Amino acid sequence: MQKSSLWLVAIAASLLSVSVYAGEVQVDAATVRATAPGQQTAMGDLSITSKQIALLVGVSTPVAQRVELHLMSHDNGMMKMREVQEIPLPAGRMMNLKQEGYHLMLVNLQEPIREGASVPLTLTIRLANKKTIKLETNATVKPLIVIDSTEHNHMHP
Ligand SMILES: [Cu+2]
Repeated sequence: MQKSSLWLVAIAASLLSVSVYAGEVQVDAATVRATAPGQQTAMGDLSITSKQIALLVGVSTPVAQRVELHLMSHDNGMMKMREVQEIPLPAGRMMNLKQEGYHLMLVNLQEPIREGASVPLTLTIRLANKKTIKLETNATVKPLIVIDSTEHNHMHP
């Protein structure tokens, strides 16, 4: 009797903290670029607003083997990119990954990503108190056409 009521308290407490912390972080406008046949990678973008300082430490999706976090930089006039382990999220400000020089890279696609489809993404975010939360969002798929010079200079193999 004692034991089961303790369990209930523990479960109630953890449910409460999950919803509280999930409410701390909001994800908006997730997109993934459609891919051409045979293309193994797809770029993605999204906006995150965190009430407190936090880190985006990982993203996963059922449509790709893994999702890398990439940072773009200029090097002698050349656009380069490298993988990073985390993306810092400032407190209380909407962080658009692409505007900040970041993007997601879906690697080893299970199948081509088609315009009009929806791609589930699971974000892993580490809060300042070291608690890790997971957030689900659905990315809309943008057309394949490259209209953006940033993307044009940043073709992935
Ligand atoms: Cu990249």
